[in-house]
Amino acid sequence: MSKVIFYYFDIKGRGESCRLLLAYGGQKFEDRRLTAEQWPAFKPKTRFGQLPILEIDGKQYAQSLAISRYLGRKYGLVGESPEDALEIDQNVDLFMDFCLKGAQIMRETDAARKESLYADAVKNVFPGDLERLSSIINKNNGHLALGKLTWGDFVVVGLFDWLKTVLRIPDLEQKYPAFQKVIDNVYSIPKVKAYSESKN
Ligand SMILES: N[C@@H](CCC(=O)N[C@@H](CS)C(=O)NCC(=O)O)C(=O)O
Repeated sequence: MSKVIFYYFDIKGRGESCRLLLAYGGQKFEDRRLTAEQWPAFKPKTRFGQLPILEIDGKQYAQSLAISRYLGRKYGLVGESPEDALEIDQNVDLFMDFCLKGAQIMRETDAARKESLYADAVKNVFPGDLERLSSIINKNNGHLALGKLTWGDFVVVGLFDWLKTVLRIPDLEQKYPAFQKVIDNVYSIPKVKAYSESKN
């Protein structure tokens, strides 16, 4: 049996979709959560100088979406055809584009500019993107793509807490109930639920 170690920080962030997918697949893994103090010494030992890292029998793999897609393929969460896989990738990329718009604002160091960028996004960007994503999820029966569970749902759920912080909308799932459906669809899976309850 393979020895699997998952390295990330002690947050959900970009690592959580991978952790939830490993739990979904019933994969035993060491969940190593690095502290800020441990990170500088560990960073040069990682493949691209960043986390998360999935290590399988001593070999490291980086990039959270690549890892999530790989686990999705491994556990039958990529649909039936290349076009199904393309549809998942497309909607994951759309969701990530949205997240990155928020991240860009969060990274702005000039406080006044940050607030002005945020105000503009609240008016001109976030509502349209949130409506588009909600409509996609509603058309897909509470999933990101294909009308059923795919690895894309795990990406949405894994980043959701972070997204709420970035958007400054603590009740995002109430304002846009489509997201609550994705959350329910993922956390109602017994192995995922058990994992998440053991960690939070
Ligand atoms: N595209 C990469 C981005 C990884 C990334 O930005 N990792 C951050 C944490 S979320 C990190 O390792 N930061 C510490 C550093 O860069 O030193 C992924 O999705 O895995």
